[in-house]
Amino acid sequence: MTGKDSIYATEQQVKDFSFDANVVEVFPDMIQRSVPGYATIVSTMGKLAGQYAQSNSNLYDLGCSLGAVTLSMRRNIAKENCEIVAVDNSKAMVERCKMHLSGFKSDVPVNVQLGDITELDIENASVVAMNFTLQFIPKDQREAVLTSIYRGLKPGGVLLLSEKIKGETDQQDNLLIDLHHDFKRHNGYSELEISQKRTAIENVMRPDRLSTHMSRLEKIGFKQTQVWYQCFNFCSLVAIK
Ligand code: GEK
Repeated sequence: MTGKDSIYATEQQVKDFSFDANVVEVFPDMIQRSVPGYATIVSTMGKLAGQYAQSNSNLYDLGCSLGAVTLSMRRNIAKENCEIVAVDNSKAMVERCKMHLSGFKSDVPVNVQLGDITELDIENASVVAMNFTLQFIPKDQREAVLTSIYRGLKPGGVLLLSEKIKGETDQQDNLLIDLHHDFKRHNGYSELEISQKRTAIENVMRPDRLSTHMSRLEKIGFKQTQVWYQCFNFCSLVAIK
């Protein structure tokens, strides 16, 4: 059973954030209270996966955590002979994800793997989902990861990419950050929790600007990219091959 996120509720020597067993325990609560529209994003990614899934292909959930997107995709796939490959490089997440998925019945096979997406071969893919994962990949490796996804996608296949983004100017960025912090306050996080989490995450998660995402995707070959969701500094897009 998972619980309420109180990881940064007490004053502490803040270490870099990692997806360890403590985070796994509270992850659903943490992500739901921290990412505006998380439930909408996950369910819509499932709908999009259902729409773009092709028969005899793979669907990937990269940085799957506890498998929320995998479950949502699995509910919506109506094509024959599809397999979902769910990958995460946190052992604690992968173990819990396997347990969690086994609680739901489905005809669509899921292969949950412990692995680093910077080293993964993407093959025969109709859908590749990255729900708030690219932001944790070192900036100088992001283009290579996206290029490998592009190559592994079938024609007509899609990348479903959600990211926390940086505002285009410092002023715009501060505006988005303030709105996001208000959202967290509204969801019960204290000033101390907000500020300690910010310290913990700043060396680990480095958001790009939306314009950086768009131009990089275009350079790689995605000619049709549509932002379908944005609230504050969180956005989600579909890029079609
Ligand atoms: C959800 N998609 O609930 N290789 C594999 N996994 C990685 C890597 C890497 N190089 N780097 C980070 N991760 C999920 C939420 S959380 C987002 C995704 C967040 C994994 C990491 O272990 C974690 O589980 C996930 O990416 C990011 O829809 O917590 O903000």
